Amino acid sequence: MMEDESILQKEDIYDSDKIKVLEGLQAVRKRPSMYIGSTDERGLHHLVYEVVDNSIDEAMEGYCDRIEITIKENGSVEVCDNGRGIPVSDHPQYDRPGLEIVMTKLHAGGKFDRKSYKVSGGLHGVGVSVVNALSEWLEVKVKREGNVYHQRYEKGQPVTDVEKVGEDGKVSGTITTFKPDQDIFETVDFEYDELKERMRELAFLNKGLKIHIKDERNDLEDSFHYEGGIVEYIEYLNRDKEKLHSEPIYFKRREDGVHVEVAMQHRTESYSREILAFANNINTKEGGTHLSGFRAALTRTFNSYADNNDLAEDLNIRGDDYREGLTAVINVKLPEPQFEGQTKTKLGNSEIRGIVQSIVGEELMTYLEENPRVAEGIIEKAVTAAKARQAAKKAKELTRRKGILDSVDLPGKLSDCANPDPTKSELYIVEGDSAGGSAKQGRDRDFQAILPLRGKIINVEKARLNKMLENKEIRSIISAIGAGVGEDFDPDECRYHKIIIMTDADVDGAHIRTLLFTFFYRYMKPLLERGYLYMAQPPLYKITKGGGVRYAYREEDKQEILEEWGKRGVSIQRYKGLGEMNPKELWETTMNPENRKLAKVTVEDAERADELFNLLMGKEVQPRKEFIKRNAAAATNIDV
Ligand code: 0RA
Repeated sequence: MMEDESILQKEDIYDSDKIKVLEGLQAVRKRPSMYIGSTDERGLHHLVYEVVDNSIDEAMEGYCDRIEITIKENGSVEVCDNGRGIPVSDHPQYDRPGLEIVMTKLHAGGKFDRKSYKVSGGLHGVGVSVVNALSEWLEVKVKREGNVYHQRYEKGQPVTDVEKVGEDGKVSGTITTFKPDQDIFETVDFEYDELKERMRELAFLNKGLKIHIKDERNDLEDSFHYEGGIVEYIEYLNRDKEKLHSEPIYFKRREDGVHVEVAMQHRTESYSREILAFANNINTKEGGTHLSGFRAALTRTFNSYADNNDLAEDLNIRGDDYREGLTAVINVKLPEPQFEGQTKTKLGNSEIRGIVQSIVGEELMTYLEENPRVAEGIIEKAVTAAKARQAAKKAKELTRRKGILDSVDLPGKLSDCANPDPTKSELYIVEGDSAGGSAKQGRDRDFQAILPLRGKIINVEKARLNKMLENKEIRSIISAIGAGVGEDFDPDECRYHKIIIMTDADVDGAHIRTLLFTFFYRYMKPLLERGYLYMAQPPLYKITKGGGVRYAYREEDKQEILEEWGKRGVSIQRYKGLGEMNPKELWETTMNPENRKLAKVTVEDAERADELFNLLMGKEVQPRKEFIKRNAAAATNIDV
């Protein structure tokens, strides 16, 4: 073998390498999903992230502080950085310019491989050559040592040499422009907002880095630059919330080549938790060892501080109690990360759990000892949460025993339907007794059940589970649906597969809708995910002419009907509430499956209601004012 090789000419070696390169690029084009996950919108945007990752690497090593991303009018994307520039000198092994090797060889390693915290094996980190292989064309410009170099590729293959095209003594950097190949991707339309949110995230995670993003198709641009890094990230996430302590807790430390950085802050009002965990700039949505290390440390440290300072009141405070209202960002950087899980967003490296746990444990304890007032505030909140949890458990057991939540024991106000098949049955939750009466008379009693609600149900965001269960209206809803509540909710037990909220088109109606959405979102979310929740759409107008009657559900419908019919001899009745309709009208317009319009309530709708709720009910005045100002234009057609 050795002798064979020694008689080969340099050109022969080059040729055999060239064949390998071609085979590599061909493999990427044949099975793109193996390299970038998918060829849909997600895969398309990954191309940009892959190119940007290379610039981020340069920034993490301290050689670059500015990255610009531009979506061009022709659908290509340009990524520009002020790093050192990709080396252009000949690669010793291949006898070709380093730039060409980086752009055409899968996982170009060796001399031109940098040793920063690369994202290997996961979604990114496949190498910019993969982007090149999947692009109709790609052009790269490198500024280095006073010169400007250029090379162009088509479907991954060089169509020019690396050529010196100019001089620029002042700056160095890399500009990559590529147009994704239409033959590969289902869509080649880049979404500005998707890219923008990722760039914001990257700017938060890499403090000091300036990222500018531009969309030349629509004249949009944004700049992100955070000297405060993830502390500013927390301030951003909590911007509309009332905080338990004014400054986020922050610490960072490096151990065994692993960087760990944490910022966290508790909110007073909200009970939800928002813990974001990142590994090498990847949002690990499926969690992993860094997150479990953080959680373990959080529970242990607070419990030990609470014990040492007699704050625990003999309660068994759980991790979940300390996480109530917590906003946290965990940012780790490690060599050779392993990404696992369905979407490859779960950190698998087992050594990270212990490292994160010990760093967070020690740093957090130091912080708590130096900031006893913050420590007491957080523990007091956790004590309240633990008490509420125990009270809720008791209340649940109590109501269970009394049979209040058993489906056999239906609420007295419910007029149930005859059909026992949930897939065929509908529950109408109706605002007010008078509308409830009309609905009872007008319905088809075979498959339609009616539950009238009296008065306003309580604010479920402010009330905890145990308080909520004391509310009669809420209890009626829970027992009518018959599938439990909260953690115990089992959507398979739902007695109706259509749950229809029927309220007036006025302020009170909107309020009750928001309350109900928030309730379902917080305590029966699977019901939303399955698409069981709907909103009835009562008409706004009844239009009578001669013997004929038409109903208008929107203002436009009214105009249309009037134009078709002419305005003479027409009487128009505006419905102010459901109560104004007689049972027959209510059936005809709003309940009869043949005529009615139902709007499905999505998780996003409910999320928005939840957010609106926090905002409108929250104690903080400024965010509320800002929200109303921001939404003033959009809200003109809302009857508030
Ligand atoms: C390999 C080695 C060096 C820099 C880079 C790659 C590099 C790659 C990209 C990709 C986008 N922007 C980039 N900037 C730099 C270091 C070369 C040296 O030692 O000067």
